[in-house]
Amino acid sequence: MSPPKTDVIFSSKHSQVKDFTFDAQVVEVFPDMISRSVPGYNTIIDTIGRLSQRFVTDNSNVYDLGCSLGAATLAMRQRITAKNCKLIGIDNSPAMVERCKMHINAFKGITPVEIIEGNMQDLNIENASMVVLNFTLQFIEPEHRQSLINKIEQGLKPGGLLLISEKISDSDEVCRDLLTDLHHDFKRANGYSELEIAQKRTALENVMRTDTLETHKKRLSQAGFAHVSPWFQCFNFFSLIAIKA
Ligand code: GEK
Repeated sequence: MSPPKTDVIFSSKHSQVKDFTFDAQVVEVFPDMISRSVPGYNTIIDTIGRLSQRFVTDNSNVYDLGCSLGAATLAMRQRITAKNCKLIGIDNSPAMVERCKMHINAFKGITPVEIIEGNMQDLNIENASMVVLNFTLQFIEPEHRQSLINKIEQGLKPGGLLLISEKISDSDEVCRDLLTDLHHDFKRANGYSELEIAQKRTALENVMRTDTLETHKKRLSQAGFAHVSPWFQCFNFFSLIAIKA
């Protein structure tokens, strides 16, 4: 496997900034891009692994929806102690799926892993003890988010866990602007230039639509989740746990 490359996708001026896609160019730099852009990414991946140790039960399925290169899948596979489980990762980017399969195969583990190329909205979720949506719900059309969360709730076993991490827009305008500035400072500190920050922002404008924390909580409770709590926040990046009764 070739070593991860530095993200320089938006470092030179683009005459026209196109909508962001998870293509081969992005796959090439993805580990660098996500760790320099998402505050707390490594902590969240590590905690997903720890939660899998607690929540994954014998004879159940575990889903990583929008798995990218399989970081959450691998963290869970390292920690799951339950027997006779299966990990299922899905992503609709062919380039991601191809590279993800290489990553998964490069590590040993007892729990079998299936990586599927497809839309998570078409996936059948059943007999699940844990489902992960790590920074992926924000790429689903807002009008389809409730039905996806309902489907996950229905596919979870009693006591099962859904973990959702998202970029969130604060409902208070002053706080929203401050959190956005702090996130941009984080990116500057990680070596992104003003041009890179601005062009990436434009590229994501139409493809990543963020909700407020209130919207997430309402959606989860409407789906029937009994226990919902944010467990992580850094600037405008959150991670929530939702547990089925
Ligand atoms: C991680 N979870 O490293 N169906 C399947 N996959 C999708 C869909 C869809 N409808 N829409 C988008 N994706 C990962 C990080 S990245 C987050 C997730 C980010 C996929 C898309 O192809 C991409 O790989 C992933 O969701 C989002 O823990 O880059 O900000």
